[in-house]
Amino acid sequence: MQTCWEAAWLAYRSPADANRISIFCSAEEDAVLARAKEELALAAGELPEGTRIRLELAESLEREAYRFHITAPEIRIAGGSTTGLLYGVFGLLRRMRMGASADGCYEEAPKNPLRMLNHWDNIDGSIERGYSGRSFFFSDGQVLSGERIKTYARLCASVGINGVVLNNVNVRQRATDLITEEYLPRVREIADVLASYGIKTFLSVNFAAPMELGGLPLADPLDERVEAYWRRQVGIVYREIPEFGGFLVKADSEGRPGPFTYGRTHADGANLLARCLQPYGGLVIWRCFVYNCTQDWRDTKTDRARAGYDHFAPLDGQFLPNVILQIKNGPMDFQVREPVSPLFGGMTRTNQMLEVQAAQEYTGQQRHVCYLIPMWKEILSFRTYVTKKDDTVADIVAGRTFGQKNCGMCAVANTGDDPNWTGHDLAAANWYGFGRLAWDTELSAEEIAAEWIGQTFGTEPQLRKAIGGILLGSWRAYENYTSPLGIGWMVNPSHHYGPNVEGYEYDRWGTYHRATRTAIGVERSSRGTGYAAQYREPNASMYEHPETTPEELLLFFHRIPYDYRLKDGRTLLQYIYDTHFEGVEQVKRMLAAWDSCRELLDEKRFARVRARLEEQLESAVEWRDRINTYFYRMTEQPDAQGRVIY
Ligand code: GCW
Repeated sequence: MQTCWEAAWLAYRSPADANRISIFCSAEEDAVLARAKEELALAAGELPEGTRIRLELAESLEREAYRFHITAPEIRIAGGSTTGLLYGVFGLLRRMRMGASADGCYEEAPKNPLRMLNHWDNIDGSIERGYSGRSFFFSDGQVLSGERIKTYARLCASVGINGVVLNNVNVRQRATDLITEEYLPRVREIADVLASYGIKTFLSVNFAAPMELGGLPLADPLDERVEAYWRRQVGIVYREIPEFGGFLVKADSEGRPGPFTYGRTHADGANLLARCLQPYGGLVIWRCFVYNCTQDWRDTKTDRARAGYDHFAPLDGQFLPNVILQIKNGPMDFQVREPVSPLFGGMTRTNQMLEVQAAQEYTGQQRHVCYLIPMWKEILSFRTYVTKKDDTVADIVAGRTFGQKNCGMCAVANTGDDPNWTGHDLAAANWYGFGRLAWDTELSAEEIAAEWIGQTFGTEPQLRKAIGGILLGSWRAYENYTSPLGIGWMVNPSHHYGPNVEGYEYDRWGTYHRATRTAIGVERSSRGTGYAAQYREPNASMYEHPETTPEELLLFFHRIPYDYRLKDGRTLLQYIYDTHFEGVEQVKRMLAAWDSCRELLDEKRFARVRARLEEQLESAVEWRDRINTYFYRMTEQPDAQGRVIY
């Protein structure tokens, strides 16, 4: 028997009693339709007794779209395909469980073609940047199967996720072999379960596979033997898994092999794989996370923020139609605050996918609450000015700007084999929220939070108010007590948890704040590295000057003296002190809000979250004091309000 939190937001409160409802179906049965009916039977207790449900296909709808009509006691669900029907069933259940049972007609189609999760799961069962236990796909070099994968697929499908990459982009150890006959039959078992929920399976591949597996002396993308190797291997993959989605590739990035070794470009590398996958309808998803990770901290000319654009923008138009560039939301690496990557809007003839990180690597590692939907909403609504209208990141990745079909959004997954899936119970809101937002980028962070809370904990107004308040304030709170105004980093090296102001200051990763007694920041305008000019106008001019740079990004773009006056008249230094004191107070209020829900929550879950909030408070105090003390010692300027700084 699953405990309620093991089914996360799909834990139905009433026992399954399929006899309460009747289902009539005119569509021809397939694996996905069987799942749709199974879900209705499981959730029958959530529907009024005597409900009659009709499932049918409708040619007028897009493949993944659905429409339902409620005229109690009858509900008609139409789908553009059985996958559309499955989404319709989940959509109906969501509405019913949120208490909206009124008669009416509702129609939905996904905004993004691809809505994917990237798992950084290693074949030994560990998860890179995993904060929720071990992998449920792999263990000790074996591919797993079991009930958890099915529940995972249900949860994903319920929020519209339609693609999953099973293994880490860092393809190490025997993970290179996942595309061989040794592993494919077991991968296929997972792929079948996922496919029955409308989800395509993808694998990360090692660009040097022709050498590591194929016995070739090289992996040059323009070498015929290399192409012959990939053709053969792709054929083997599709023979085993005809519905296979394609490959995700991290090449020439952080030590991974790639085309640079042979003097070739990323377009050469991606197109090689694209040619081999094309006959099967497969995709190549190629990551743009390429930069010099062996920088000398003394080198002030090289700016890591520039690297993605400098590498990829010149290749615009050279990629085959089944190649998608996967671009991290910001130019650095999933910090709590970054500008949007200038590659969005910087390319007009290339398929693009937005990559965000649900795994909270730099945002509290699922020991802190950090609801990321408000951040993702800001990124999606950023105007690139690449066209006169429909020029936001959301427009570009949905294909509205340039009419592409191979595009969308993906998130680095935050799941593992912890009973509650995400370590921190409240971190599941980021998984749920990513799916919902990728389906409908118009939904607000508030709506998504309310849906998730209602289905996970219950629809009592007190829960919505208290937990909603915790979630919606959490990103800002985290930002307040950690590194200020877009400067980023200031974390402990390697594991990235907790404060360490100079942790990356003398390292090789290109992530410096260069604080002195008088100023902090890297100048990225034309007076500095020139990064700001990678944006289109008027963004480039906006970021060029401190006065017009949005304040929350001030230290990302400019080197600023501590006595610089912000818009509200405070000095930069005072702003740093104030936000760090405020961040800790916000966490205290989050704890009080959680406590106010005690009576409405099951004891175990209440205690689990409370313990994490206590740890968050302790950690926030540590962050506040380390950061404030650092700047106090640098400047010897006391807090204007006379608060204690050590
Ligand atoms: O931020 C870095 C992470 C690495 C990760 C890399 C990437 C999978 O610290 O763990 O590797 O990003 O996105 O490739």
